[in-house]
Amino acid sequence: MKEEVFRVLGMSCQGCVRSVSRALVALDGVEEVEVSLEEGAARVLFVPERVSADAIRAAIVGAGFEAA
Ligand code: 9UX
Repeated sequence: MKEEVFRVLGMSCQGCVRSVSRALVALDGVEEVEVSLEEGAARVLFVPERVSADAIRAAIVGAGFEAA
């Protein structure tokens, strides 16, 4: 299990937070997600053998935001 904090750019309301959370929780291998509007970040607990950091960033982008 691995925990990483991803920068999420472009979130401006709690609806955005929900969109990002949903997209990440839907990924196979993601165990826990905590998205902060104030910090513009997503803390993700995941199984690296099942999902990569790149795939997590891709899901953030797919939800309409910018990932770093
Ligand atoms: Mo609220 Mo966030 O309408 O895109 S969901 S700004």
